[in-house]
Amino acid sequence: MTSASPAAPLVLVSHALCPYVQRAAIVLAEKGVPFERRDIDLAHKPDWFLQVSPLGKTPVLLVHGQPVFESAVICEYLDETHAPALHPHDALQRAQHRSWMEFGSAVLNLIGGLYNAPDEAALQARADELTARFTQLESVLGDGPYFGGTAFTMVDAVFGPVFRYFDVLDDLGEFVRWPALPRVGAWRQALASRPSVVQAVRPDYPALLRRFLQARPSALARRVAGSAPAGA
Ligand SMILES: N[C@@H](CCC(=O)N[C@@H](CS)C(=O)NCC(=O)O)C(=O)O
Repeated sequence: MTSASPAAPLVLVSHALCPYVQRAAIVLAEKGVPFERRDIDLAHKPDWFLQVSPLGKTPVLLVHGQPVFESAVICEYLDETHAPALHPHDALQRAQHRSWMEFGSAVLNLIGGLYNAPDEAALQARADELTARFTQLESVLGDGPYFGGTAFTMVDAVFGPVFRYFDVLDDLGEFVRWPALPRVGAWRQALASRPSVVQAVRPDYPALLRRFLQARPSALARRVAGSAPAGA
């Protein structure tokens, strides 16, 4: 595809590994909204992409060709325009869910810090920070299965892609001490089997992620090189 001209009313301009893209794809799926996914290569950004993405980032949602950028904004737009609502009705609860979405973005930044850590000491420091963040989550989670209880919400759409990283990372080291986090673990499992979460990436996502991790000048890349993929 060489242009931004939309073939469908909604086009999600995407990158195969991007967790922010996954949020939007999950929200679209939860709402049963058909959309066209258009993957781009972020290492070679096409001109049409730079014209619709002022920050040069995925995701961008094209709505009848009109671009909306920033994943949180895309998700909010979709929640305002398509049922079922994925935010609580109560204004305070809704604000709190948005707060935890921001927390999810902070966790994604830590994961980036983990896979870019240049040496084992930095890797361990980032791993400890991640465990601390998941420990905070453990203390706010209820009986589940989802963040706010029985209903799947926007916070779940944010954390599905967060947990997905660990399906690959757990094979490379014990970065997060999951056994001490039973509620987080149960939440992770519930999200891993949610169809919208499963379908937000291509089947070759684990292999693509390993290749991405291995290509970085990092301590983790050396671990990828020395390990076999799960099931191999
Ligand atoms: N705050 C943005 C973050 C999006 C983002 O960081 N996307 C990454 C890919 S996951 C990107 O496009 N980076 C630009 C690049 O790699 O050049 C959002 O929530 O949409």
